[in-house]
Amino acid sequence: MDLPRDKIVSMYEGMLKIRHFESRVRDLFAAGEMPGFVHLYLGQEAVAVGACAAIEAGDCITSTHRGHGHIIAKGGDVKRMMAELYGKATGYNKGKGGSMHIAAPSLGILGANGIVGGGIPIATGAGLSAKLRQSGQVIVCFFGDGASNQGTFHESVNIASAFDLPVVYVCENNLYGVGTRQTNVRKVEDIADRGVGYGIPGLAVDGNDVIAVYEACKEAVDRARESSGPTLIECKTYRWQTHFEGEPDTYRPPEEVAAWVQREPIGPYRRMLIDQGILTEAEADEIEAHVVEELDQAVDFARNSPLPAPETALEDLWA
Ligand SMILES: Cc1ncc(C[n+]2csc(CCOP(=O)(O)OP(=O)(O)O)c2C)c(N)n1
Ligand SMILES: [Mg+2]
Repeated sequence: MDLPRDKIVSMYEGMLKIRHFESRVRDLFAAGEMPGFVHLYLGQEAVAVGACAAIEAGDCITSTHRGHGHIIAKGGDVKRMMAELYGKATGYNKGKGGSMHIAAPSLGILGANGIVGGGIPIATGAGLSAKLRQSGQVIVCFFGDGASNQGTFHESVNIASAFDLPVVYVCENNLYGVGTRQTNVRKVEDIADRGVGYGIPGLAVDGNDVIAVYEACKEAVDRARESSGPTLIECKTYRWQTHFEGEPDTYRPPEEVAAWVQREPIGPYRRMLIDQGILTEAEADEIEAHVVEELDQAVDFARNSPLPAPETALEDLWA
């Protein structure tokens, strides 16, 4: 691997942070501590981390209803994220957005989105803005296999291709949109093949291999940055949990879930880092312990933060 040690290690830490954040949220939501809906990213950690490792701090992302992993990977503060999930005034959206609407423009996080396919035109618009301003920014657009059937996807990718916009479209193909198996509502095997229809490169990669995701995205980001236009990258992965927390798992064969849990992204990456002498066992454990501590603090912070004051209910409604 021809990458700086810091980047290799930070990808390990990033995936662990998502894994532990989501595991906490699963348990705290089940315990009734959080309002609203949560859609967890467990199992898909390598996609967000590999893609965000390929961009710079000044670049932007758009996210989805399953957005916690994207926001952590783009540098989101887990304290403010956890507070937002608790509906507290110290959250990214002052507690008024919740899990599906976390935005942090100063970090280039242009928003999670409860509208399936809703982030895709936003990414395309941000790409047009970057091009017109000659800012040199690249936009990574995360969306699901289900969203790739929406009109917003086709219209957005067409415009981005026609105008050579600096956008990398990262489709997370986790095989399902809610309870619908995607192959029942799509004829093409690889969503990546849809790039052909827009005259842009389309590439399918193992979404559970963080280095494969990183390398595909890095090449696409370089292409975007030199004004050569967008790329479509399909990351094949799987969500471990049901579509939202609390939904019964009636539509997936248990063997399928077990097989994907078996080939999870973090353990093999940790083993590879140790085998290659990049980390010792003790160092890998220490990184994980630090992540766990940071999440303990995030939960304390969220629990002890105030709710938004009633008189602020009508603030922040318009931009
Ligand atoms: C426009 C729109 N249609 C339908 C829904 C309901 N809905 C929420 S998530 C979802 C499935 C999305 O599937 P996919 O894009 O594959 O993302 P995943 O949940 O698998 O991450 C649907 C249909 C919605 N939120 N917005
Ligand atoms: Mg899906």
